[in-house]
Amino acid sequence: MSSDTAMPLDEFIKQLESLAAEAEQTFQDAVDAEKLETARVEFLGARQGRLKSVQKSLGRIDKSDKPAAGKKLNEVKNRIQSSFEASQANLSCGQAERIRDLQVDPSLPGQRPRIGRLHPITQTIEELKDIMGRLGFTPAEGPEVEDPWHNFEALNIPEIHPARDPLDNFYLSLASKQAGLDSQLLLRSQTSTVQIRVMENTPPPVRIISLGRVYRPDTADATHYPMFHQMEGLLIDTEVSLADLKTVLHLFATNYLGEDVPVRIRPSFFPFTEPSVEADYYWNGKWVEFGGAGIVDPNVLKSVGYDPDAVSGFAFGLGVERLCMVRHKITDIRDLFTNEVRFLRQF
Ligand code: FA5
Repeated sequence: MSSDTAMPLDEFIKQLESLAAEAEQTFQDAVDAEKLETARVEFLGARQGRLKSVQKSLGRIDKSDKPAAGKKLNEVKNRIQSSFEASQANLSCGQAERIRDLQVDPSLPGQRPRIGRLHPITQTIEELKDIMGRLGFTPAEGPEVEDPWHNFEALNIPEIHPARDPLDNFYLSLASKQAGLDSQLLLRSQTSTVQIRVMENTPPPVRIISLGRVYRPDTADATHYPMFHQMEGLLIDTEVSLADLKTVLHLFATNYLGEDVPVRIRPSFFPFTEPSVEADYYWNGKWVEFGGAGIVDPNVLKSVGYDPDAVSGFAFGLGVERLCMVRHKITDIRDLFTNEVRFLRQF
């Protein structure tokens, strides 16, 4: 049937009546606000609503019947609208009853959900990666359970060296025996192990950092903990000098602390660097220790198959907890590891 076909008035009224009855029933049946809204759109929707489509037939009513048809249309429209509003009122009234039955006082302040956050050490690690990334250092990883080659020998720490003393390391005697190993595995005591693992697998040049846990049987006090984190840095290239090392440490400290921080180096000793230094930065009126550093010892380069006459490099190892503590004015390292939420929530 073409849309231009004439429509008798009684047919139009019949359609309106049946639509109104259906709408009223649907509104009554809606069990929640969402269903009621869907029903409202179905019947009263301004563009695609069913009332709207019946309304379109008005044009097909004989001219003399139009006033009566228009009147009926308005009447039905109001009826459907009132029926919708009644169901809406009913629903919200039911809701009030439900709240009352639950014995909830909706005027009370709610309970805030506890939103977690990253641990301050994790935050520090992310920030250090970010700063060093901008200086061209890529993150590298190594295992926390190490063999003596990576923790000692390749780092120029021979069997007789006091650093290998069982009192200074967490050896995993049982695990090593069970694995049928002659040598004793241990929890790594420094991230310098990753220097070796990276150089063994990568030809020079190298520019990496490694951030991770290390373990030492140190007695816990305000500045020491038996498990802590280090950031190892390693740069291998040609003709690398202590000046390059100092420049990188200076850029790092300045970025981390947010202002131009003086850096100094003092002579020290590590078996895997020659010369070796301790690096300090000047902060809040005093010199604070960063950690150890130096020019990579030729023996270390040889142990990973590099030619010490062709390449050279620097390395450093910084304590992450100490950096985090300086930034947040934390006075006791133990506070970082007791999982006290009231403490951790501050960062
Ligand atoms: C080292 O561990 C060397 N591997 C660093 C290094 C790397 C030197 C590369 C040369 C080349 P050291 O033992 O000094 O160095 O430790 C470095 C930093 O770790 C210290 O400055 C300190 O910030 C931190 N640290 C050491 N022991 C603890 C501990 N028990 N608790 C918390 N932080 C510690």
